[in-house]
Amino acid sequence: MSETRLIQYGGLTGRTSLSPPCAKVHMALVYKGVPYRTRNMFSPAKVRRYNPRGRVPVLLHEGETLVDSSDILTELERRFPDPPLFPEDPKVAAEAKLIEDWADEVLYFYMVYMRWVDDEGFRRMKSSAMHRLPLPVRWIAPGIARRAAGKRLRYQGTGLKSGEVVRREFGECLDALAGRLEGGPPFLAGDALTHGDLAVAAVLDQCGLELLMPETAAEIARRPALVTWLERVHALLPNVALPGEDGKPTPPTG
Ligand SMILES: N[C@@H](CCC(=O)N[C@@H](CS)C(=O)NCC(=O)O)C(=O)O
Repeated sequence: MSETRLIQYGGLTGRTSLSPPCAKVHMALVYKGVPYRTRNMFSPAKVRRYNPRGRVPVLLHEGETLVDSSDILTELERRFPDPPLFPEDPKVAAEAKLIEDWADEVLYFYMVYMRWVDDEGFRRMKSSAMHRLPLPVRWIAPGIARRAAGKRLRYQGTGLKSGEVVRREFGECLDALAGRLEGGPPFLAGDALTHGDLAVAAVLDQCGLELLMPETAAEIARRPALVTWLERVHALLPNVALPGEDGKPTPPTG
């Protein structure tokens, strides 16, 4: 079997990632026990060598190039069905899909806004994350990344809102998630972990990074149902945002 390689935007150290869709793929690979290595990219131009869309994650697997985190997870499920991330029951499967799509297409963009558009978020990204990039990328990348994120957010719609509205709506999303979990089944779509949990956890893990997003970390911390659910997820899967002592994502504890 040829080596499996995850092409990603890197994180604070080691094999971590600051990209939720990349984190989703990390988590799925770990959960399914697929050995893999990572290759960090420093610009969309480099990413285009692997994916004409210029986006990560890209998974190089058995001679094939797979793109888009949701499509990659679907393909991993087909190739490595055990343990499953996609429920068999059609109603539960539909919920898991809706949750994944909502996390990817709604929740994710609030995080992107607070990281790149908010002045304070951008300042932290520049000083605490991007200073690790090699020179001269370190000087150029923050401004380019901010402009690209702003443009994408305006097309998507979140970028047309004020910071105040974005933070309020993000809080409402957290309330909705916490409300779903309080007194409910242990995972977002029911009794078992699904790809929906991975997609939501991938975004909330980034929002929980004290160093980069202390306000959103506090927002998560004051909702016990979310904290408990994240702990449950990370008993099975690494938190890819958070470096362990060895600089690798924190290993599963369960
Ligand atoms: N829906 C895609 C989104 C991928 C995505 O937006 N990746 C970001 C990194 S978090 C990216 O590559 N952005 C660069 C760009 O849009 O030019 C997925 O789930 O894979």
